Amino acid sequence: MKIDIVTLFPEMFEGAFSHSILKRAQAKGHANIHLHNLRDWSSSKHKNVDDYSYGGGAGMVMMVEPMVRCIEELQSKTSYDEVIFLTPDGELLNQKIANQFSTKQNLLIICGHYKGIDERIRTHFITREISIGDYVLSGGELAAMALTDAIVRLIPGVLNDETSALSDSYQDNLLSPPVYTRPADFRGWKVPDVLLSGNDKEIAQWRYEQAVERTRQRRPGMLGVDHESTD
Ligand code: 6GU
Repeated sequence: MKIDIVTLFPEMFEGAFSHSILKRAQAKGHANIHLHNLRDWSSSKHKNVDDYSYGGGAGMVMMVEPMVRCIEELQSKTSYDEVIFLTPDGELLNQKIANQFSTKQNLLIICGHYKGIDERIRTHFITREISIGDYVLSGGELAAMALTDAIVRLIPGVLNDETSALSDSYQDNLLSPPVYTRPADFRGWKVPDVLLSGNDKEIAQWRYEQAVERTRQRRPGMLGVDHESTD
């Protein structure tokens, strides 16, 4: 999969993309992530990419022209399955959406900043608008990193057995059960006996019950009521 990301702050992504699973996914060739600095498409002397909002009001708006020049140049080289805009008024990201995106070949992700982007960009170029939660971030960059991570870890071959996405919370509409590692007794705080029993069937049953109980307590809305499929 190729992911192109348009941002005013490409440096912000360096840490997130050069460690752990995102690093390995790129090294193994599963994910080809390219960062593009929107300023490179500004035609003004001072490389401006934002301007005052028509009609007044606080906050700058990202201009239509540099963004359109950027998107059209990228589109001339790649046929994108989706052009995704990260915005707090977008569709709430969930595992089902991450699963959908993980099956695509080419994604273009646009990070907004300031008060927003000129509406004409959204109307004419954006195919999906995504939010990562009901709170406001200063820009789309952190959201783009979260989205990219959620997608890339689902690409076949990225995770091994140990990190398998199959046991993730949400993948089967249940939260994950508690996990423990050595020592079996720390300050008298003991690991549940069943996990030390070696009885795979009982362990699987215990984990399932714990997952259901945890989901019932923390996220009752995920249980029962005809939840959406995750594929
Ligand atoms: Cl995608 N962008 C911004 N700026 N804030 C957010 C968000 C996105 N998702 C939640 N909050």
